[in-house]
Amino acid sequence: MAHLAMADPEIASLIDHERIRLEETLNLIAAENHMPAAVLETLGSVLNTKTIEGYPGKRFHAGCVHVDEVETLAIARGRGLFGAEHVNVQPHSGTSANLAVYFAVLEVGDRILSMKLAHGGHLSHGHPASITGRCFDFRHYSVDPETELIDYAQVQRLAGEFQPRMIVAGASSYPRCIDYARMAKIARSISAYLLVDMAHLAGLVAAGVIPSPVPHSDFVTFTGYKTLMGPRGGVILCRAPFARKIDRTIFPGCQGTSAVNLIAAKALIFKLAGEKAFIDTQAQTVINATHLAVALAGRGYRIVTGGTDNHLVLVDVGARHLEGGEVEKLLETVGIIANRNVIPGDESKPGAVSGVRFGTAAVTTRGMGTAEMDMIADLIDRTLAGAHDASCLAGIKGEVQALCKRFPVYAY
Ligand code: DSN
Repeated sequence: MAHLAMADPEIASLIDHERIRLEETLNLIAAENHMPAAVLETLGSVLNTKTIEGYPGKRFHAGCVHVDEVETLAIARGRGLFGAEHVNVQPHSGTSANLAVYFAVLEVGDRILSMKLAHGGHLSHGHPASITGRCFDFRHYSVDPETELIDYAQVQRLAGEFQPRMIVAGASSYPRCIDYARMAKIARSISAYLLVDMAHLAGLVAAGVIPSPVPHSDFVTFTGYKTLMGPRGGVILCRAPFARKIDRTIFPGCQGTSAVNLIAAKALIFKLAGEKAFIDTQAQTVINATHLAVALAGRGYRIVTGGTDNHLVLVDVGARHLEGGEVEKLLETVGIIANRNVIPGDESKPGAVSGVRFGTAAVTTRGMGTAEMDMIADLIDRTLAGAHDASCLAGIKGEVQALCKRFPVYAY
């Protein structure tokens, strides 16, 4: 950062403060991870200079000889890693990727069936505040109120009644594996397309530690920076017959030039994802999440769905007469970073946010295991119990920092 420090000391200082914050806090945001230093190097490389439009071999600007190879490599590696027939690595984000899938095969106003946001879905799955909800006619399926698991019988019933042209499976706060084969069967029964948004799960799927949606789906979208440990930006996988429509909907349909440095970093993480260290980290991420769920349940917390199959644990703090936003703020004061989240029961209580979502990807990437998950559960519990005791919270903050120091994110 020597050049930046000279050019803009204020920004350089803010970046350094953020680096220190990451080192000294426990990152339990389920949508984040610590990426390898090689990914950061790639993002900051000269590839950022190049303007590209189109696809390898068919560009609208000269000078693409090397970046064509970068994108070709990213596509080939993505195909190999996920067993996909076609890959588009240009989406700027997960939402851009989802939009492109909708617009590739649907007309404005067409019907789509997706998971309700309050039950774990995502804004880009047709929330009224999202452009997706303004362009298409969405209806939403729910989880069973007792088990809090996807109610597949309801999905089948709604599919029959609503006759959507597409079904979306995938979520941002659903801690259980989705039965993709069942979703595909439902979609086939009404001749609808199946899109799976595996943004949260891409790293776990790449490592083979949870089932892949790819064999069951027409389209799969994901982002690079969550469990996958790579750069920001999205990716679309699809069956071969949709390749041209997807590519043309991304460019020139809804994006202009795409970010070559992001594409190169996607290629890099697709390579690293085949290595043992990555696979071991993903397996440990799931083990750690299961352990954290058990450790919190053992301290009296109600875990939504009773546990987890993936990297995230959704805790019903409302059951302890706490509010998700207050818990988020309180935990941040001691250096435990997580986020408030609506949970299924919140729908009947307007404005209520009774959940807190914990993800184990980032703490696992920095080397923590089950012993540390016990410590984290204990730190969370003592923080909530000591909410009004400043000296207790100061002590916990010191313990969080000591734990973080044992597991540096980056060794400089
Ligand atoms: N989808 C949002 C989340 O899960 O937090 C951001 O990636």
